Amino acid sequence: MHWQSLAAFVALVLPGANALIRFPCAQLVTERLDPLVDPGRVSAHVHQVIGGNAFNITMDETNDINKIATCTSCKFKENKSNYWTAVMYFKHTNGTFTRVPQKPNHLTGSPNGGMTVYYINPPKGTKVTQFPKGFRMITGNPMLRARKAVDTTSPEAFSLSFRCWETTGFTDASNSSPPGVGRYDTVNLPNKKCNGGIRANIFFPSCWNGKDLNPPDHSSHMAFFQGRVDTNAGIILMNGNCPSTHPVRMPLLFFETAWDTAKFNDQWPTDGSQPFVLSMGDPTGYGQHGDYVFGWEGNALQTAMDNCFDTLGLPDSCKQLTQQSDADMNNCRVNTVVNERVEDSFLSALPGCNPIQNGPNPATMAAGCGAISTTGTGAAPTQTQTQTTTTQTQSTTTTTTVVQQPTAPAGPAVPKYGQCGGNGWTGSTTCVSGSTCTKLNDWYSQCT
Ligand SMILES: *[C@@H]1O[C@H](CO)[C@@H](O)[C@H](O)[C@H]1NC(C)=O
Ligand SMILES: *[C@@H]1O[C@H](CO)[C@@H](O)[C@H](O)[C@H]1NC(C)=O
Ligand SMILES: CC(=O)N[C@H]1CO[C@H](CO)[C@@H](O)[C@@H]1O
Repeated sequence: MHWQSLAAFVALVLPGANALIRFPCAQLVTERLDPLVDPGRVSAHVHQVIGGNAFNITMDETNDINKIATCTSCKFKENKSNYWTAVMYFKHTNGTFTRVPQKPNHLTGSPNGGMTVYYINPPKGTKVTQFPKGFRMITGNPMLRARKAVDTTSPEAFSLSFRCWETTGFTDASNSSPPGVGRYDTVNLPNKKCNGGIRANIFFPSCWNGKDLNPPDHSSHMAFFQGRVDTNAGIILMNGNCPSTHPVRMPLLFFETAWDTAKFNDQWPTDGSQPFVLSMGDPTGYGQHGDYVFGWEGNALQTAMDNCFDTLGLPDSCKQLTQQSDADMNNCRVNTVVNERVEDSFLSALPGCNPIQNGPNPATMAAGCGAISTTGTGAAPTQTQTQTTTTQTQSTTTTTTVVQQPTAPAGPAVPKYGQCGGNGWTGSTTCVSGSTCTKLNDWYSQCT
């Protein structure tokens, strides 16, 4: 479809659509790492990771990701951020698992797997502040196996969902509502066959407390905006106010993951039960979650948010940013460091200690299953059998432990990326040598 007719279509289905940037990111690596929740060790379940190649088992907040990364799997070169979410598996009737391949989303070119990332301005011209260096956050809870008990009209209730596509067409009825609303979108994994595949929709909270880059729980520094969600519009078109505890409006970050589930539709179990499971052993979908490590260079994201006003968010219409080819995106990869097979074969169990737990009680960590917890650098192993003997240990990972990250100035001189000023700031305003205190907004000045 020609893009003008597409724009007309979007104007039709998304009246009053707001400015945004939207771009594809190819798969960077898929393995059991989560440098936010489990820095320095193998994490509990498999993630698909996209973004800059500074992604690592440990990502110190004071690292300048832009200096370490030499490429990104995302369309815009300035973006060295990392983004990760769970992987989907299909459970065969004989109990083995195969990874469900991801496919390019509508209007994204030909990325190899990965996700589509959106940074969205609020409607009606409200200005956003870009994330500060060192900023990280997570949304969702991998242990949930029932709908979270929040007000069903609140933005949080609309933040995580799945779309059951009936066809692959962009203008299909099953793709005509904003994400998270309409009769094709559900909070749980669809309980029926979706002939066009399944798309996951993950909205992050967009109100910051103006203080913490990455608190120990990686989430309390952020809040959803306030108000009731219009059930025809969803969050993407909402203009709620930020709560007074979290007054700084950031871009609304949104991920879409398109899964080619249709190729398994002729292999469903005869009892009709839903055979897809997320990598944390979640057949419900309620444990869907997303992680974000900010890594844009300089002011590039702010400039894009201030100048790129295409309602479709097409990369071509954001001249302030530098695009790269799909081939360059797809060529940006990092080697796996966890020596286990997570795809391209019939796995006898989900990697890590992840028995399938149907809920509704929250999932519990299984111990003593012999999951690999060691690392070694190299390309992804190709034979599951040959390396299980060498690297398995009987210790298991426990995801619930959260490692305290440095967030506040430790002494008289504020470390790089630490806070050095802002409303109510009582700490030091002197930065370590080599960095200077820069005002980002009224609430926050940072040593950069
Ligand atoms: C990843 O971290 C290891 C140490 O944990 C370091 O040796 C390596 O250089 C890092 N890689 C990148 C790309 O930062
Ligand atoms: C399990 O089922 C799949 C799909 O039918 C098949 O290809 C695979 O070989 C089977 N594996 C085992 C261990 O039976
Ligand atoms: C605007 C800008 O400086 N972009 C940089 C983005 O990153 C690439 C490397 O991947 C640099 O070459 C660009 O200069």
